[in-house]
Amino acid sequence: MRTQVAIIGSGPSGLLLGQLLTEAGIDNVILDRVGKDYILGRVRAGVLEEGTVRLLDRAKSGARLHAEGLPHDGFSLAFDGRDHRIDLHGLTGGKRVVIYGQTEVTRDLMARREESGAPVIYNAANVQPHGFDGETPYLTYEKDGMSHRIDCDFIAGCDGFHGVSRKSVPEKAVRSFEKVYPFGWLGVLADVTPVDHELIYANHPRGFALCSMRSMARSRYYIQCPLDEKVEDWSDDRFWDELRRRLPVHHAEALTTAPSFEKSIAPLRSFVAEPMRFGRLFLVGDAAHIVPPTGAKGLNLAASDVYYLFSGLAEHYHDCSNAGLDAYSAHALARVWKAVRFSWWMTTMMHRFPDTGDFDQKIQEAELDYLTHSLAASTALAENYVGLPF
Ligand code: FAS
Ligand code: PHB
Repeated sequence: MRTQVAIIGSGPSGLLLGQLLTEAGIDNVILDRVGKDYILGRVRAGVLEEGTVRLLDRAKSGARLHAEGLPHDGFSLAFDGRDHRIDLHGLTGGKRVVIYGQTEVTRDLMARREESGAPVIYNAANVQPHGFDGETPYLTYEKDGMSHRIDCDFIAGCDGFHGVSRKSVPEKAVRSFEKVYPFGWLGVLADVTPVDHELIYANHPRGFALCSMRSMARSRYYIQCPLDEKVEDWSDDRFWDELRRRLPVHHAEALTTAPSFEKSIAPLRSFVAEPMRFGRLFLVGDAAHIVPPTGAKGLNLAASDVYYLFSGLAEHYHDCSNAGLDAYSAHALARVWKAVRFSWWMTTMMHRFPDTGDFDQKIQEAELDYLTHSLAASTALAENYVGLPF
């Protein structure tokens, strides 16, 4: 088989890039090592920036998002037993975020892909990129007991943190930056009315908590937990009790509970690989960077990477110019690092660290006090949360 762009990974990065390329008349094939149901079974992000929504519209995959997504004009920081609302809409001149689960984004992109008839190869084993340091890159993979090859002009590594793309680059060619946080997030999904109409990020001496949602009938809650916690040690009752203890009393008393139908623990890390291009191989999304979910940036960073790479590829094929491709890594990394900084800052401000001493605790309290009483500080928070422009 031959194509113009071979995409490894059928998560949000790969599907969004594939659909934008297809809409632009650029041939592409997406491969994934697992099947659709497995991908749709992963529960991840929930907050979309306006830029991400625009890209989904451009990929003709935004109809359900506009029908079912929840536009949010603000969120609350809870500490010292009180709420402090951050007025995103007012502080950013009218910007907002949309609450719409990554699972639904992926489902919509898969549906659009099927409508377009563009190829996706699921359950492709041992996908390997080759020759990307030359002019004739190709992929090999195994399926149905046979080996296959796809010749292409470019390879997009959209295969996430544990994917093959970054690992296929000579170690000395990649510079990695990493910070692993000494805690994780225990998250549940339950079909119950959310405790508030907007998100609540809580800083509490017992640890961080987040009240989110997927709709006004489906809640998504998280509590910070030690890294050695086991999901099986957390009954629903234990989770609801701990969540109540970390929320201001009026929210704890208003909390409606129901049996959870998803419960998982995610570790938190900050990671960036530089550069994001190696000849004709481009790293996109989680294949190149990971952020702690505190700032709701992971999925949205994948979208801006896709925008920069798609623009460069369209310029290559339509205008015979490589300027966009040559600038991809620098453009993407400039936005990535600002989001990595914001996610680190918000994580550091909102969580309890095992080695937090009295001084660190007072700094956290001062940071929150300053943030919720300073127009400049809350504006800075708001402009980062709604997403820096791209
Ligand atoms: P993905 O990891 O989503 O997709 C990569 C795809 O590549 C997968 O389908 C995988 O099967 C495939 N693949 C991997 N290796 C392969 C190989 N060798 N061959 C072929 N295919 C291969 N972000 C937020 O904004 N908010 C959140 O709350 C949030 N929570 C998260 C919780 C968890 C547990 C995780 C892991 C991430 C979370 N994220 C969150 C970040 C997440 O949403 C990512 O940013 C997003 O999935 C990035 O999308 P992709 O880059 O497409 O990578
Ligand atoms: C979610 O709803 O999963 C979510 C929302 C906001 C975050 C992280 C996760 O910062």
